[in-house]
Amino acid sequence: SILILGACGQIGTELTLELRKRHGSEAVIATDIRHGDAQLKESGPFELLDATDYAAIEDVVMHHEVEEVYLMAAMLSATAEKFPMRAWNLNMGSLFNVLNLGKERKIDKIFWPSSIAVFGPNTPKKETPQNTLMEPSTVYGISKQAGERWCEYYFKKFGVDVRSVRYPGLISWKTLPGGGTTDYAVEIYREAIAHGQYTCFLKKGTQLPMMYMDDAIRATLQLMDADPERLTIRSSYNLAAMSFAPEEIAETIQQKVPGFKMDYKPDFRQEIADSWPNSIDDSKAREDWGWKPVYDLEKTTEEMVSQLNKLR
Ligand code: VAH
Repeated sequence: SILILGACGQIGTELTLELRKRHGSEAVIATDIRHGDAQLKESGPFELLDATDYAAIEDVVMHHEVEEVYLMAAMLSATAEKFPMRAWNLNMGSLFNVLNLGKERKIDKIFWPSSIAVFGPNTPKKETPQNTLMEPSTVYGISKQAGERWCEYYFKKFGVDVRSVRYPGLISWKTLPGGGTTDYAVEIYREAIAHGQYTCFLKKGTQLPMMYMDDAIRATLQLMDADPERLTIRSSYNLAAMSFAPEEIAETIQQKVPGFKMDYKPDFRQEIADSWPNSIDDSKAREDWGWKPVYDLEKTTEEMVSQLNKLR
């Protein structure tokens, strides 16, 4: 079966639902440190599990005959700046747990998410290449860079089949975002529909790589299903769909929500965003495993506004 660590998170929730659709509910064990909302528990097995507890994960793996693990538990960029040591311990401790289960041949395949946060202030910002200068300046980015190095090391030294993508900022409606710097691109839709107004914590012109969640989930499963012989990257694949600045997403929302107003109040997250790329070159993912995005900004706004309106 398949084990999801961090199943209540922004990506974990949607990965769990999609994997259950594809493999049947009973085949996907959703776990998290906390109880999420009902939708996960209604759709299949759920257990409380701390991703930093090796023995506890090993028990679940043996008991449920787990072959594949998706490690979606982490502390994201903004929160990690507030609790650096807790972020490092969670992000790295959980990764070593699953990599070592792979090394012990207790599981066969691992997915671990990296992020555009792995790039730093002196990384080329336009069409950032797969291999380039990376001096991440955030706790979260440092944990992603170290994590990528360990994934490649465990693949080369111990043959662990670990696969990874560098997610851009992700936009979705099923869950609230979890303490990231790109969260403005999720909050803006909810606020626009609820109050017709949004105060953005990043300033005009802050262009960031972004992706609609359906594309991110599809990319993840496409990589996991790919023929391993075709995979030339075992650190983490660049992945891209679109890039935009706050005023551009606001513009598309104004077309759907007449009178929507946005103002700007940059906070500590501006410095984090300024250290990240404007756009990403994902040609390696396209060559190696056929990646191709579907959602651009127009389609994303169309989908987000219509789905959130249904929830009202
Ligand atoms: C964050 N959404 O903002 C996450 C992601 C690309 C950003 O890693 O921290």
